Amino acid sequence: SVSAESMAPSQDKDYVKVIIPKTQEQRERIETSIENNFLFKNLDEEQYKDVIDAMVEKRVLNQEAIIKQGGIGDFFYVVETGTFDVYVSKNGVQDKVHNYGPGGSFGELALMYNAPRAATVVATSDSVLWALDRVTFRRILMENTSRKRKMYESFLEEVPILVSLEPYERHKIADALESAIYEDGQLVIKQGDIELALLNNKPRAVNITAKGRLKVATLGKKAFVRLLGPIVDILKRNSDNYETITRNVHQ
Ligand code: 1OR
Repeated sequence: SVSAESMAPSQDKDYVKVIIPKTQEQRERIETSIENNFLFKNLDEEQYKDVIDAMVEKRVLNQEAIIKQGGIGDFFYVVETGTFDVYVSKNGVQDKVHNYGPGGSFGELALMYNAPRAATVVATSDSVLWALDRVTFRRILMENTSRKRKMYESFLEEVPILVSLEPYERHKIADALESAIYEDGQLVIKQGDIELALLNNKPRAVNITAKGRLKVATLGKKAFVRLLGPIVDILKRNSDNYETITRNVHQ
């Protein structure tokens, strides 16, 4: 749907910064909660400080629905402790589609697209969240996030191993990608390297060398396992497909 509010972050400086007073101990807990979260990468010092200033601690009880599908987007959340399940209702049928633990974050979609909440998020244990208001989210975190998601969207749709993913799953991969440049002749993948062989836990099968200047999008091992772990199982079950993809990956 078209909305009056544009996706472009506001250029005017007339905003009032949100500052929720907090203790040093709370600040440290926020820093730990966001340290491995890709949405908070690449913030400059002031943006980082503004985000932490604006966050508000929220304790939720087991089984509480912190977000309800169809509701209005008010906050974006980061999990400090606890666990959450995500449900999507479609044609009267409710499916569990995802879950989150410490360091996870959710609730960005309604804020980014001015859309109703796309899913219901329910605590599956007593939990602590850090909530970031919509205005601060849009002012600081949205630009990077939407730029990255847009930049990698069409590229990721073409990657064979990723075709079976939901668009939202590709978004999460886009969040986690980092680009790297290799110069002509530089080694990208070293044969026999064990640590980085992700799909089948075997050493790298071949050397891969840049021919000309090469730009790649890289997904770190942790993010690969977290985001693609479930589809690796699917691929392994479907061994024909697995062989094909393994062959393509090694080409
Ligand atoms: P939101 O603001 O719409 C619900 O509020 C949040 O659940 C949403 O932002 C996401 O952060 C999170 N589809 C939509 N939203 C999801 C999904 C999801 N998973 C987590 N959220 N999936 C697609 C289901 C067809 C699951 C993909 C793994």
